[in-house]
This record gives sequence, structure tokens and C-alpha cells, in this order.
Amino acid sequence: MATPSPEITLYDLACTKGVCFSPAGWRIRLILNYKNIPYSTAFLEFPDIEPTLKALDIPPTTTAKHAYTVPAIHHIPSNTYAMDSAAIAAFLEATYPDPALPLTSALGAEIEKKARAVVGPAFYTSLVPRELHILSPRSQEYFRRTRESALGHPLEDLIAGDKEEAVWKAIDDDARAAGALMRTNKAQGPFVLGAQPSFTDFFIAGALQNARVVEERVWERCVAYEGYREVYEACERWMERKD
Ligand SMILES: N[C@@H](CCC(=O)N[C@@H](CS)C(=O)NCC(=O)O)C(=O)O
Repeated sequence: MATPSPEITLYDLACTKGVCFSPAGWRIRLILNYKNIPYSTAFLEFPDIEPTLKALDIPPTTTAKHAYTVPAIHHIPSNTYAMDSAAIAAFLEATYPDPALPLTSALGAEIEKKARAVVGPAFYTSLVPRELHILSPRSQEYFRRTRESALGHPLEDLIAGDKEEAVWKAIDDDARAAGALMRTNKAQGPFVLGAQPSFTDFFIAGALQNARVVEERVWERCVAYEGYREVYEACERWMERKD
């Protein structure tokens, strides 16, 4: 069967493995794969994100740390651009409603909030210093410079000595509790809302896939908790296409 021509260009973050690795990029790719929307990917190096998206006349974000971020999309049939994973998800849901993907739910919001607060900092600690190893030299230079100026110390200090273990140990109970919430509807199915996926599942699976590409041990550590593994495995069928 002929491949349908792409309706979406997905601007995503480049790495030396040639696959999608950013958590927000994965969130959107999961939607594209789930809805079976024909797309092509433009992988951008860190220093090229702002100039590329600016040249496309995408309005900058005024409330976040970075004015231009990936993922961003171009919807070719309507010549529409969107940036920021939440805005892109809303656009895709409105434009491609079938199969439906619930974008919000009370349970999903609670899980996302807890996961960001609890697992987010541990991911930051373990993954940011190691992300460097899968970036090109140009992206490494940009990433180190921008992240170290925000942190005020070398990236490697995050995982020096026993700091990393201490961070994970401190979140153990809360990480397990967030995983238990993911199993609230286990009688109906493996997803957060039961039988069908919602954006929260893609938020979880995207973060886990990011960990898996950057440092498999961090992914292993997370999927050892109940909840995370079930959601990840249930989403795996929409993670086969990675580029
Ligand atoms: N709120 C954004 C965050 C995305 C984000 O932080 N993207 C990073 C790459 S993972 C980025 O583009 N950073 C731009 C930079 O560092 O200049 C979303 O969910 O889309």
C-alpha cells in the first residue's frame, strides 16, 4: 500500500541515536501514532530550535523559560502551526477526533501533578547530566551552557557521589503512591482511565521512553514500581515508530 503523504511536520529534538527522545516530543508522537496521522519529522539541534521556529513565524511563548520549544507542528492541509505539547494535543484532538483521546480528567490531573512534583526532580537529576552523551557537539555546547547557567554548577554535580541514590531514596514512597494511582481503574484495563488511553498515559509513557533512550537504568528503576510498567507496556504499540 502506498504511504499516505504527510499531513503533519513534527519538529522534534535531535539526538545522536536518530530517534525521538524528548518527553514532550514523545507525548505528541504517541498521539500521532495512536491516531494514525501521516507525518514526517524534522529533527532540530538545540541551537537551531529558536531560529527555525522563528523563521516559520510561530509566535514565541511569553510565560516559559524558552520562547521557542519543540515539539512544534505544521499542519499542512490547513497551513497551521502549533507549539507546546498541550496546545498541539488540543489541536490534534480537534482536527483528528477519531479515535478519541481524552485530554483531561480529574484522576489524570492528579497523577500528572504528583508525577511532576515527585518523579520529575529525580528524572532531572538522573537524566540531564546523561542527556549530554546523546547530543551532537553543537547541541552539547548549547545544552551545557544554558542548563549550567540556570543551575549555577556543572551538570555532573547532580549525580556526584551518592547524591543520585539519595534523591531516589527520598521519593520512594511518593513514587510508589503515584504508581498506585495509575492502577485506579485496573479492573477495566491497563490505562489510567481503564480500557482506553488518555493524554495522561502518553505523558507517563513519554517520560519513561525519554528515560529509556537516555539511560536504561532509570527506566528500569521506574517500571519496577507498579503502575508505571503497565501504562508503558500498554502504550508500547504506539512507540514502535520512533522517527
Ligand atoms: N512546555 C513545552 C516544553 C518543551 C520543552 O521544554 N522542550 C525543550 C526540549 S525537550 C526545548 O525545546 N528547549 C528549547 C531550548 O532549550 O532552547 C512542551 O510541553 O512542549
